[in-house]
Amino acid sequence: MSELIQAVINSEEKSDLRSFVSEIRHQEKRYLLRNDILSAYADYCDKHQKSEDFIQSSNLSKLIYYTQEILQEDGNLCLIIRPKIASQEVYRLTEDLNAEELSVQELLDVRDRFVNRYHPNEGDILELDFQPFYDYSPAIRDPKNIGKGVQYLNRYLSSKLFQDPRQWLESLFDFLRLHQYEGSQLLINGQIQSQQRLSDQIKKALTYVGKLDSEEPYEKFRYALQSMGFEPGWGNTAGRVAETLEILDELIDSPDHQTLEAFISRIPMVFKIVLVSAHGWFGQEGVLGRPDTGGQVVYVLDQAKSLEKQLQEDTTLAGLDVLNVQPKVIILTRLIPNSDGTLCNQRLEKVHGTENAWILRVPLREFNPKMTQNWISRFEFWPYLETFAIDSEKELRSELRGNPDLIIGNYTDGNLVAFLLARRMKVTQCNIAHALEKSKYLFSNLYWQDLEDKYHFSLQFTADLIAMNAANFIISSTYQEIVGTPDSVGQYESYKCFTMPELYHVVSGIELFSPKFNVVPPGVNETYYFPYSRWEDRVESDRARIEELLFTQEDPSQIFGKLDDPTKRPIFSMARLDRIKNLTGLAECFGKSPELQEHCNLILVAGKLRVEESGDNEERDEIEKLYRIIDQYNLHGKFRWLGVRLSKTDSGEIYRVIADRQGIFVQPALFEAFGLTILEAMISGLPTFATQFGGPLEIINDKVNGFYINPTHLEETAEKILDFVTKCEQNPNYWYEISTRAMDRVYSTYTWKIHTTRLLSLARIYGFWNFTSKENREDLLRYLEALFYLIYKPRAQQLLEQHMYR
Ligand code: UDP
Ligand code: LCN
Repeated sequence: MSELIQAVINSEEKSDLRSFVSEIRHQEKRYLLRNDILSAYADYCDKHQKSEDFIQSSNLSKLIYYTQEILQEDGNLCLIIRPKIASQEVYRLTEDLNAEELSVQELLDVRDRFVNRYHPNEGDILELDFQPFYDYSPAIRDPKNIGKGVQYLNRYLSSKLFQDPRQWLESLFDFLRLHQYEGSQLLINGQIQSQQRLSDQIKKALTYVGKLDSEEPYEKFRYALQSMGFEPGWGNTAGRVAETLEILDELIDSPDHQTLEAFISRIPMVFKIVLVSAHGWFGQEGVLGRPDTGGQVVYVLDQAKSLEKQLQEDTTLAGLDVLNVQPKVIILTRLIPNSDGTLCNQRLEKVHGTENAWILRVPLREFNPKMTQNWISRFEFWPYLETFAIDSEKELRSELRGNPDLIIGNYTDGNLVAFLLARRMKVTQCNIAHALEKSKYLFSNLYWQDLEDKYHFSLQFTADLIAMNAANFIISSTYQEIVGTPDSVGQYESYKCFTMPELYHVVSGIELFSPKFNVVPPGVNETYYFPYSRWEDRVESDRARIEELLFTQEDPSQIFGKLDDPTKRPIFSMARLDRIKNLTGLAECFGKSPELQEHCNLILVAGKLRVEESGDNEERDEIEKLYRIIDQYNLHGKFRWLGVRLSKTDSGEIYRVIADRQGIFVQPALFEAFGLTILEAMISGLPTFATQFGGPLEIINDKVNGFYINPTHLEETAEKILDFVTKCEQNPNYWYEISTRAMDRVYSTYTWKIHTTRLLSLARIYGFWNFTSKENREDLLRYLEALFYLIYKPRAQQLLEQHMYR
């Protein structure tokens, strides 16, 4: 990249650079983000009548394209350039256009100076650097392979392991001897005491099962196999046992990474899983749409159901029914004593439709009953996590009669609890972010001190760093969650280097090229969400009731607005009422377009209708703002707002009723990590317009199976929707085309079956590699513990004291 700067400086483009820089200097903004830079450059090109050729292919244009941020300091500009995904270079451009490269440390100092929080005379600031811990572990080279960690790890470690056949066989043998279920030995028993004997006995067993009918059930020949040294776990029929033994035989004779993966995927080693989702109202009814209770709860519940089913299938297939193995999945959450009519005050609740999946609720200690008896915002939850983890450990041990095989954390708080639990119980830890707040709130780290009262980001970002580095593996819903796109920074990537002025500098917060990252997108619950055209599965009375609710019912306690013409095409959205979801932006976009109002009604399902009923700051602000917009644009007669808590069945039917009327779904978030409502709308057959900021960019192919919108450009968004509506009016087939492709997209890519198979395979493979490579992470874990005790805990304690005075 420095070559690109040099190329600009050493050519006739230098004069353009000089005048562009001078225009930047005259801007009021001292800190320009990519959008500001691009629009300043567009203005510059416009004003100076630059040719199309210059705009498209000059070195200056390329340089600007790659520049993510510009900070002005005295006469100098500091350019932060991202020449490719997951890499960053920083230059200081002096007044006389000299470019000098800055180190990460220098950049962080510049940023601190920018907010007047640079105090070199008071000593150095704490630097957090995780890079040394990753230096000795394998790293992916090509950014396009980021997120395919397990494939990479498998290939890399197999080739290392297979180089030394003696050691390889020893590891494999030790690994096979390891497995037990509640005291019963699995796979091989004491009769097989050496690798050679293992090899001989496999051949013997293969000859034996080869003579049986392939459908012969395992219990019929269990004891014959046992006498040869083989315990349950190889298969439920003679055919399945033979297959598994053959794979192992091949692995011993001529190992390769594919055979290894196939073999490990069959090993029964995961029976008990804990999913931690700590802060929200976690329940099965009456919880969605509240602040802090949205997609994460939906995701974890569906995942739990699907995992339990898959574990059952796997144990049956492995022949473990003879041992009466019962896989168990526990969702660990907090118990909320004042539970507002929900079951969140119950200790144990069975997950509907499962045999052995449970919600286990553990109360917070009663530091301050005014707080701990009630729901606590996710931004305030930090002081309660450590004791919650300690208390949960005991509860989990008694529910599971031992330790789990895998702990999956969700969101920052759940991931921190997962770290504490996994450390104490010595179990594999997996992280799921759902949303990393750092990238959701602009400048959240730079101005953390100003935001601390409301958001406590110092705790959240420290917890994020601890948990993401501690995790054995991380699953993300999209590639861009990790490293963004060629022109936008990823959510995890934003943790790579940042300053928390006066607290610490992060010079390397996470290794993005680590094979711990794996993209495993979620699915959508197909029992509730399915195409509108599946009439045979729809209940007519539900349809009629929902139709009335959406378009005509009058009930001021939970519905605002009456439609002048309920037959107009509905524009629909449903989300929690927080600022980032930007439903107010959608209302404003609708308000700004009289044409759109002529053709369509806007219908929202969101939050509460009354400020007094909400206990959440952002929700209260959004409620007030929505009323202001309705009045400002006089949306009366064209707009309805439902402040209802829907059951799952109703929330599925709502999308279908909108689709019956050839409506559309709009997801206008300022940023959306993934966006489950998008999957729900698409599988129901709704043409979907979703934000271009975040995960939806990967779910939707623009103009093929849905549309991108820029929610900060209200007129442009209204135009796009209007254009679609007009096209549909001219050609009714157009709606069906997009609708059909939306449904196909979800069925081909976003199902829970795909998700769970992949997740369990990851858990087994990471478990295997942790065992065989004896990865020594103790140094990293000690460093993380130090962060926890020295930074996180004292700050959490301070927050607890503040809570005491509330
Ligand atoms: N949801 C709901 N009622 C509401 C708002 C949301 O049932 O009033 C559900 C919605 O159907 C989806 C989830 O909550 O399943 C929201 O998930 P998403 O990933 O879209 O956003 P999040 O709330 O997690 O940010
Ligand atoms: C949290 C979010 O903000 C959404 O974007 C996701 O879809 C949801 O969690 C589930 O992962």
